Amino acid sequence: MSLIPKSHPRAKSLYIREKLVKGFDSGLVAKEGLMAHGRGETFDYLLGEKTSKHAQKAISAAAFLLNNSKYPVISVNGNVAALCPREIVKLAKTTNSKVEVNLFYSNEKRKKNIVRILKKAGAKEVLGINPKNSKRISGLDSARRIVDKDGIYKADVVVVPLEDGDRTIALKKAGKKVITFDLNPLSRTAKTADITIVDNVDRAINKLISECKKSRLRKAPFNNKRNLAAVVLEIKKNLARRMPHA
Ligand code: PTJ
Repeated sequence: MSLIPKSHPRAKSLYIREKLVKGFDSGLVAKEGLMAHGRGETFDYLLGEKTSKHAQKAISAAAFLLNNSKYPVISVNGNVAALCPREIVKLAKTTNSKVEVNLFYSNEKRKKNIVRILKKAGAKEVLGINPKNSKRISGLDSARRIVDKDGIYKADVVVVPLEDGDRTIALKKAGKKVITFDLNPLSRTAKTADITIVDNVDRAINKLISECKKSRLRKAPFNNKRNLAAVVLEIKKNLARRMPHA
C-alpha cells in the first residue's frame, strides 16, 4: 500500500519510484537500475515532469517509423519491466512488434522473472531466453551483445528504452533504426539513436501507443540532433524559471 499522500506536489514521481522499488524487491530490477532511475528522476525534474512538445514530436516520428517498419522489436530490461509491462505488450500488439528481453547486467533468474511478468501482462511470446537462438552483434563487450536470431538480430527497427550508449552504437552499425526513451538528452544513446523521446518512459509510452493507433500518420520532417538541442534549451528555460530570486 502506498504511503504517499495524493496531495504531495510530486506524488506522481514518487509513485513511479515505488514501482522501481517493488520491481527490485520482486527480482526484476538490478541494483544499478535503482541508480539509473535516480539519474532519470533528476532530468525529469529539470524537464518539469511532463511531456514537452519536443517529446511529442519525437513520439509522432517514432510512431510513423514503427508503423512503416518490416520487423520491429522492442527490447526490455529490468527497469522497463518494472515500470510498464502491460504497455510494452500493448505497444507490441499495436505495432506487430516482437518483444525481447535483453539485459545489461545479465542474470538468468532476473531474465526469467521479466519473462514471467511480460507473459502475465499478456505477451504470447518473449524472445531472448533460448540459448539456441543466440547471436552476437559485433563491436560490443557487454552482455547485451547476445541477441535473439528471431528478434533484435533480424530487426529493422529496435525500440530500446533506457539503453546504454555502446549498444545503441552497435545497433546503428548493424544497420538498425533505433528508437529510444531517455530522459537525459545528453547521453550517448540519446545522441546516437535515430529518434530519442526525451521523456519518462512511464509517461510517454501510452502516448506512443495512441499515436501508433492513428490510421493515417503523416511523415513529418524530424531531425534528432535538432530536437535534442531544443530539449536542452527547454531545460535551460526551466532552470531560469525555477531559480530563487535573491
Ligand atoms: O536491467 P538491466 O540489467 O538491462 O539494466 C538496466 C539499466 C537501466 C540499469 C542499464 O541499462 C543502465 O545502467 O543504464 P544507464 O547507462 O544508467 O542509462 C539509463 C538512462 O536512462 C539514463 O540516461 C537515465 O537518465 C535514463 N532513464 C532512467 N529512468 C528513465 C530514463 N529514461 C526514461 N524513462 C525513465 N523512467
